[in-house]
Amino acid sequence: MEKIKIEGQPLPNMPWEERPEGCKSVVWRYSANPVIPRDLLPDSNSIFNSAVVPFKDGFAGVFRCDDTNRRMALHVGFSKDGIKWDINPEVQRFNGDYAYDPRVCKIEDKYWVSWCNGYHGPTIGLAWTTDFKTFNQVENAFLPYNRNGVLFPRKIGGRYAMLSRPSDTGHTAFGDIFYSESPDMEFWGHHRHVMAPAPFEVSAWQCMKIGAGPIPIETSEGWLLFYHGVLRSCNGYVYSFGSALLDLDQPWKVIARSGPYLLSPQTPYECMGDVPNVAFPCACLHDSATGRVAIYYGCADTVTGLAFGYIPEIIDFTKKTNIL
Ligand code: BMA
Repeated sequence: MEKIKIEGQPLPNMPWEERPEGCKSVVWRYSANPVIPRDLLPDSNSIFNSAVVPFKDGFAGVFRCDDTNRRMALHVGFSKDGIKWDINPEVQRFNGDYAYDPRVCKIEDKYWVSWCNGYHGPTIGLAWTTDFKTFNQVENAFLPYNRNGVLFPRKIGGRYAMLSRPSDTGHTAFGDIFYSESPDMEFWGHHRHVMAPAPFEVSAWQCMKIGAGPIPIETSEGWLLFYHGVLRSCNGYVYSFGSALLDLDQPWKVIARSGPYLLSPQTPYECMGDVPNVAFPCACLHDSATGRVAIYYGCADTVTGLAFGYIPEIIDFTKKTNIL
């Protein structure tokens, strides 16, 4: 295989732990998981489905912290090493009835936050910041109901680009990933279908609904996308995640999509919590020099975990297990 080119800055200070001896899986968990406990804040019930990015000489993030009233809100945090986080106890306020499942995407000189924003039901909220102190909220991207809005880290064909997942007001029992474009981050259109859930007989972990996870990573093989998939079991929903490769210029065209999951809820902190059996990735950090990737994922809607892998190995896995 020719050497894969990975875009992005070198990130030698990102969190990392080598694959444990004897481990054969493509992605492995951090041995000190979870990295963020549920009660890090004085009044947090849970801290999960959260987003981090490189910032200055360390890292910044936007965290989903549900409080002990079980209200969903976003909080800003900073870290030197990406593992130990200082999260502001004050809520980062946005216009909307609630805010959850943030993603953060650096595009040129701005950090864009997208999240599930309460406006007559869930839709995609958008705001930008340069310092993680002042946030400039713009219009909601779409009509309700929509979730899992994930921006691309650069313009594609001269326009901003976003993946999203039209949904309903509740615990949506369906869901495909769509692609949309905008000239200005305000008006969104040119909507294209990207992926539907997989047939049950082919890949059951992603047979009920799917949704984009972290910001896609640009590589010479295409955009590497981690996405969650849901299986409806006799005991409720099970959230796992896998990978796909999208065409660089026309990302609604899927090049390959993994049959097996990369990670499914198996450890006690993924299987026990407020919502059992959930592994829900919202961010990753990667080092373009070594191909290392660290995936941040919500565990059982309660705590935040980290998983590691090598991008070229994940690309190889995605192609070898392709279900298309
Ligand atoms: C989804 C979202 C996520 C959550 C998941 C599992 O619909 O609400 O925030 O992690 O369900 O409960």
